[in-house]
Amino acid sequence: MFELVHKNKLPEHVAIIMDGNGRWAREQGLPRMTGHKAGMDTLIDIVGCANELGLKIVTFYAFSTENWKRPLQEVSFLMQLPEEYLQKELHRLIEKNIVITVMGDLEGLPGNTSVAVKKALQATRNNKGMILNFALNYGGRSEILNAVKRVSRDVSDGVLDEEHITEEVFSSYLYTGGFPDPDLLIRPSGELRISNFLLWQMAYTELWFNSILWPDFKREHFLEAILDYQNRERRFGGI
Ligand code: V0D
Repeated sequence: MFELVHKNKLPEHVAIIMDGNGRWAREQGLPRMTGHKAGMDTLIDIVGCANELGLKIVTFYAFSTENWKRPLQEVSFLMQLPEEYLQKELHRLIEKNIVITVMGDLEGLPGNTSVAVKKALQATRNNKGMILNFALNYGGRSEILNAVKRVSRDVSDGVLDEEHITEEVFSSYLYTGGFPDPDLLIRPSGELRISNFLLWQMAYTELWFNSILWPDFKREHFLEAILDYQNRERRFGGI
């Protein structure tokens, strides 16, 4: 299926909601944590596939601002995963020239999690390859509110003129600052929602859903989504 992808019509930026880990575990009578671990194997495989295809940016929704409502022991487990992922994968990401970026409120994370993430940002910041972007402690509405507050501060400080607040300028205040908007959103596991992910940025994003749970999501599903995207006609509101 890899060969069927048109390398000259690739989406530049693909966003992915890694959903269905808990349900996958429950269906097999396993603890939810085992589902999250299996989800990490899928993440590693899909990152490899995205890089081989030549995508410029992939954004994974790892932890939302709403996920703090989960049981404390699950939250604590999840917060160890960035460190675990980086211990296992960082050397390979560096080998592949991949840049790690994160969007979300890093200051609101446990110390060891933010230390591990900041080290990875440092270690890959001069790389020139694919951008591997994690939405971590991220919420779309809170991102927009945070941007509004900083815009209004710049206006009252006289750094920014109200007339100069265009869509481009406003976008630069979002976490995704310099990134192009996602061309394609992939959400497996059967949920048909955006769930507070990249609200501003997804104005014209093509949406692709299937009902495979994330731990069962394979390269073939990813390629199916890319091929489907390549067969769509994007009009951005025009005719
Ligand atoms: C659990 C499946 C990697 C989805 C993947 C704290 C749920 C494994 C990261 C990660 C999680 C985040 C930032 C970073 C490097 C790696 C991650 C979380 C959950 C939430 F810079 N996997 N992963 N973060 N899971």
